[in-house]
Amino acid sequence: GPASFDPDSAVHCGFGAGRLALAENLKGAEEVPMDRVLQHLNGLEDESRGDGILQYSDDTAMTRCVVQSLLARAGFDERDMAGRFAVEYSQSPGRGYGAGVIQVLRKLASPNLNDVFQPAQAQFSGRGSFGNGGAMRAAPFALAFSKIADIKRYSRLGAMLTHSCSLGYNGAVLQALAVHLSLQGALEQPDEFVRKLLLEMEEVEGEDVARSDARVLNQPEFPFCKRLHKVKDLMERNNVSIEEVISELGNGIAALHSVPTAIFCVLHCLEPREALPEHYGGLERTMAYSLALGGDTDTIACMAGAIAGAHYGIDAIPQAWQRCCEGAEVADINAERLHTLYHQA
Ligand code: 8NA
Ligand code: MG
Ligand code: MG
Repeated sequence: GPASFDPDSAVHCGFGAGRLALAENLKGAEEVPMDRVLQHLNGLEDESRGDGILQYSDDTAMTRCVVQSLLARAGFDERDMAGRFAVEYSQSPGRGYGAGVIQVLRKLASPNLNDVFQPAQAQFSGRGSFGNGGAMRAAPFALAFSKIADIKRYSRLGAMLTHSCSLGYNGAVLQALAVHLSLQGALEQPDEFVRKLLLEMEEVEGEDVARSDARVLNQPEFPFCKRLHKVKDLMERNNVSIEEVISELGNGIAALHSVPTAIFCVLHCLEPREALPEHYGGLERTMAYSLALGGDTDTIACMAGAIAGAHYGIDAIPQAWQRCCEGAEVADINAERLHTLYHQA
């Protein structure tokens, strides 16, 4: 819990929780009854005693590429990272990638490509993607870099390899900042946490490109800041229904309709909640709550899990959940190595 905040296990967990491939079976629905979520999570107990392994989806596949690239290059290298995305996709194309991004991943495999940012810029008639595919893999930037300026710069560039619209890559910046602040223990003071995110995002969204992208897409200016204000309003209310969260913040595949939602899930679940089992800790509450929102569950739970993981630490993840995750051992080894890089960078 917050009182026993331990940066080492937090680094582990920031990556560890994000890899939980719990959500695949629950995807697609608008709001999933909490009973079904809890039944599914209880089932992992049996699953992990047998040899049931839950396969991870595109979120974890791409997150692993980001981690491997940051480690191999001891920092950000766009060509190396793009190459890893392309190889990963060609080896396992069936992980559930977004319908548009697969064109980018195919083009990134070409040996004749000079500018690795170009395929992303050609998406959606040149507007670029605003999907949450950049944000879903952004956590490792906060685990590899300790300075806010580096986190902002590289999470943005890392996302721009597939998402060139600011409503896509700024979602990645927001997600990486949330993991960073969580690692610093900022969730001890939830209001301050949101205030700090707003301060950073006001600067990020104040850029001319962000303003013109918002206009072109008929969004208000400072779209992520607007949503963070909604997060604050919902936090201040005692009983918020899941339908209200979905209608105010969204549960969809756009970064704008999922990153603030994931942040809200973490904040809402800092305290025990009536709808959730009493014996659940904060990390378990966060995962169950994100799954109950339905929609793009794997990605919202992945992002909420990474933020919550950075706060609660690896020991907060039930053994049974860890045992049935594909790739858990590699994640532990890489978390250790990221921790070393974090202290060097
Ligand atoms: P993406 O870049 O293909 O974007 C996802 C989708 O968003 C596109 O296919 C479009 O429909 C739409 N979109 C994005 N930008 C624009 C634009 N400028 N104009 C019009 N439409 C646009 O994929 P991604 O890498 O961002 O992935 C997003 C999500 O899709 C992830 O959650 C990923 O897991 C995947 N996915 C989601 C579901 C689901 O929630 N049901 C299922 C399978 C895959
Ligand atoms: Mg996925
Ligand atoms: Mg998804």
